[in-house]
Amino acid sequence: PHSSISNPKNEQRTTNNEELAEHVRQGLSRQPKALSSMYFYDEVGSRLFQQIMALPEYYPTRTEFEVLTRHRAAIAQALTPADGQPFHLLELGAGDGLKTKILLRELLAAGTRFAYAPVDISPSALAGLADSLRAELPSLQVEPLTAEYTQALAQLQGQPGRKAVLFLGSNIGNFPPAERQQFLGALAAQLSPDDRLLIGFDLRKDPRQIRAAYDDAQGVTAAFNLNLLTRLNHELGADFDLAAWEHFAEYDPLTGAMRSFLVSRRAQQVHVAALGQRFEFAAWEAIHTENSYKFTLPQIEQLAAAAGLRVQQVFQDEQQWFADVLLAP
Ligand code: AVJ
Repeated sequence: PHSSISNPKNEQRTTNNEELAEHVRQGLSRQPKALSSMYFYDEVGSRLFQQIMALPEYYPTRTEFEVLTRHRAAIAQALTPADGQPFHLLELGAGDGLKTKILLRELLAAGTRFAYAPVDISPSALAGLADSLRAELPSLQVEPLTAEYTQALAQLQGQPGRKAVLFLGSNIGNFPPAERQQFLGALAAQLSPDDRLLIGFDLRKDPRQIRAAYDDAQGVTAAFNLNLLTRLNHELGADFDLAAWEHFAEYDPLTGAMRSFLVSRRAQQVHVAALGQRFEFAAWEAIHTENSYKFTLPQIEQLAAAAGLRVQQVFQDEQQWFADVLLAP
């Protein structure tokens, strides 16, 4: 079984801040400037993301919810080892686990023997998930782990026993193409022949619908993106003037790249105390803060094949907006 990383909160905060500072130093020194969407998910960011998932424009969550609801019996069966041996259900980027609970309930109802190991970068989201699971599914064995994907992969290395890995929500869309392929290859390398992988992919659709999902009328997504700067102000002693920045989101239907930016409304300098450094921004210069790639089914086939994985089943919603793809080594 997986052992959880024991990591006292204080220790973790220091480590993360050093990593965050180094990330910001590099990201704001390069041209074009970029920061990783990984850092969106502090406590406020995780709460804003929960609000995003409930927005009328943000279709991915409720669409994948439909996919999992429709196909829950087939998916649960496909994830369970044929010989009924107990297994670990590992979830990368579990978040609030709302969609996963459909599968957890289905597995428990079938009397399946498994432990659920949700991995997430947000300690607050993970604690909320663990609490809700204790209350709603008290018989479920839960082994939460606060970690980045790469740390979770390292944890997987040499773990005995069967595993099924969930990577839902189109979280895979955050990777640019080369890193996506590399990550899937590294994940595949940790799987044994009887292990399974279920990945959620947001599919290509009306470009206007995609763009609207990342630029909602209420401005929740804008607040989510801008919160990254607030986080840097709090955790690194930066002095970003929030009024001087705006959220901008654009979809490229040729590549499927949905990209979000923070745009500097004027020429300005920003001081980051933790780095003892100033960064210059020209008027209308952008920081690239997120990729949310959209996919085609042939592209998914190709991605899987290049990672040495077979596509076993593709589960979709009625409108074919989203696909949960079952992969095997
Ligand atoms: C959690 C990465 C799947 O890219 O759609 C939502 C995050 N960003 N709105 C996505 C997000 C802006 C989301 N993922």
